[in-house]
Formats: sequence, C-alpha cells, structure tokens
Amino acid sequence: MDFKEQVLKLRQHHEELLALKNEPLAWGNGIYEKYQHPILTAEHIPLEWRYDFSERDNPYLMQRIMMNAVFNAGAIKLNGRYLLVCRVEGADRKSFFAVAESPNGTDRFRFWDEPVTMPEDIIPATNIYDMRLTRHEDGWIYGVFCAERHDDTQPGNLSAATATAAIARTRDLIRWERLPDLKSRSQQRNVVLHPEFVDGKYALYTRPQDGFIETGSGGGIGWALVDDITHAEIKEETIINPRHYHTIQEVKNGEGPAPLKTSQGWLHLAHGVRGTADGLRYVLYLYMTSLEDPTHVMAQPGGWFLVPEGQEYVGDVMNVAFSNGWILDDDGRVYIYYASADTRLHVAVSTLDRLIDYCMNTPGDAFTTGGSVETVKRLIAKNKENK
Ligand code: M1P
Repeated sequence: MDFKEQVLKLRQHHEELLALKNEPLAWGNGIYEKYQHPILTAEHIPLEWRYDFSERDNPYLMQRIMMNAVFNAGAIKLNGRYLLVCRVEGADRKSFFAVAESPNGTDRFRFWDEPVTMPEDIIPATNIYDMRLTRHEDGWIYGVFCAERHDDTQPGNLSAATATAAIARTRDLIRWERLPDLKSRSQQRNVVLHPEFVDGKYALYTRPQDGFIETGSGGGIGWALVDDITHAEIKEETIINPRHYHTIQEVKNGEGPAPLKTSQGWLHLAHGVRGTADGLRYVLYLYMTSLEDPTHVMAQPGGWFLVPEGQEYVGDVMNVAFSNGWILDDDGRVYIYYASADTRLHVAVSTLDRLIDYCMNTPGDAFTTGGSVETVKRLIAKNKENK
C-alpha cells in the first residue's frame, strides 16, 4: 500500500471510531444507565498529535508520539456544548489537559485541535492532572487540579513526590489564568471549589494527606474557607466526610466533581478506596449535604454507587472507578463521566430526581454484619406487607 493510501485508511478508521453511536445498556440498577462503549480512549486522540504525515520524514507512517490513556475529566456544559477537560497521558507518563466536545454528552466526543497550554506557577510542576471545574458565582470558571513535583527534601529518593492543589481560571476553556497554588500545611489532592460563597468566602473541599499516596493522618474529605482565591491559603480545615473502618472508604476518599445544588441539599459524588489482597479498590459513592450548612452530611447511602465492571476492571491501574466530572442538563438529566482503570472514560446517565431519591431513600451503612442483615430483613418485611 502506498503512503497516501495508508494515510487515507488510517483517517477512515479514526473517523469511524469518532462517529460511533453509544447506546445505554439494558438492565441497569434503576439508579443510572451505563453505556455500551467508552466515550474516550487513547485511540480517540487526534491523529495530528501522534503521526508525522510527511512521507519524506515518516515513510513508515509510524506514531511519532504515542499516547497512553484518556481519563479523569472535568465536565461542563458551556454555550450548549458538552465539554470535558480530560486528563490525557502520553506514553512518557506525563499528563496534560485537553478539551473534548460532544453534541449530546454521550457520544461522538472529539478533541479540540490542540491540548491546553496551562501556565505554570512559580515552581513548575512535573505532572498535572484531574481537573475539577467549578462555575463559580463570582463569574469565573475555575479549574482546580493536582500539581505533582519531586520532593526535593528527599534527594536520595527518586520516587518521593508532593501533591499540591493548583488553581487556574478561565471563561472559555481556551485561555487560562494560573493563580498561585493552594497553600496548605499538608499535601493535598482531590481539592474542589464549592460553586457559591460561604460566609462571603471561597469554600474548598480538600483531602489532606501526609504523603503523596498515603493519606496517613488525613481523615477524609475536608472543608476549608479561603478569603482570597488569588492567594488561597488553608488556615483551618475540618473533616466533613471521614474515612471509616470496614467500609468502601476505609483507606481514603476524595471529592469528585463540584457538588450540584438541588432543592433538597448539595449532591456530591466522591470516590472511596479500600485495600484488598490485590491492591486498592476505587469505587464511587454519593452523599448529600445541607443547603444551610454545607459541612453537614444529611444523607449517605451505604456502600458504593458505581464500580468497575467487565472490561472496566482492566487497564493500567486495575479495579479503579474514578470521577471528577458531571453535567446537570437543563432537562434534569445528569451525565456522570467516570474513568475505568486509569485508562479510558465512560458515561453513565441518570436524572437529578433519581439521584436524590437514591440518596434519601437508600439505607446507610450500618457498619456491622449484624446491622447489614437487619437492613436486608427490614426490606424483606416491607415487601411481605406490600404483597
Ligand atoms: O489510581 C487511582 C487514582 O489515584 C489517585 O487518587 P487518590 O488521590 O484518591 O488516591 C489519583 O492519582 C487519580 O488520578 C487516580 O485515578
């Protein structure tokens, strides 16, 4: 096959992938519908980012820059467009942000022509990832993400790293203004900006951690008020959604996307992590906090809400479901963008009403086997009454 023909075939093949329709899977759990295909994978990344199309320079039509994964995306509907700020990871292990757009939120996602150029803070980061987008009432769209740097206090340890919350803001997802990184006594990952001012201040969901991976004494999802987002500093931090022994969030947890405001409270999506003989298991869960006091957890269904299933288990980091983006649409539908195995992105669709019902009417974790059995028996008894 000559070069031109090969290029044509490659482009056709890529177009077929990008044009693929996605249908909801039958037999869900009543809470949401997962979809047939992942919405974005490394194969969706534009060919121009990967191939040199000069026959003279690349006669074998090789990928000159290989890509590893597309996962953990922030999400927003902006001017009628469903947009994801994805974590794209190259074969070189560096993550960067790139915006992908879909006409309907569930399929035909296409990346914009170029990845995001994120301005650096004073000390450049080695790696950046996992952006949470918040349309704040101050008028800006904020992106809060993790900035990873080598921990130079441990010069002998090549793998020692620090996690810091980086902050940038934009109006269009094209031009980004970088603000100074969040100052905090501990390391921070999974930091999310609350959409409204609280007591006249910016409010952050935090996740204090002693080390880069281990949360150590960091007890769960925290909350901190910040006077000035352009010089954000945590002075006081309280844990609002703690880790708990023998639950899905025993080892660690972290806020997902910015919470959605509902008539009954703030609706939150988060991830919980437990240890297994085979490593860590990341699952998603929901909880609700009060509108009057966003630090007060009003409802949290027991156990997980969404887990990796089937091929979702398999990838670079097995047994991981992770989400940092969702979109509440004008018709009440909620598009939940979740990644599996740190490898690819999927969508699950529900409605705000269903998610609130799930939170308000699903039994909480009873924290013991005896308690769980009683919970099941109460449902059996109720069903007997209703026969
Ligand atoms: O590998 C699973 C996830 O691990 C981290 O999340 P956490 O800080 O809660 O452990 C993040 O690196 C995330 O990107 C990744 O998906």
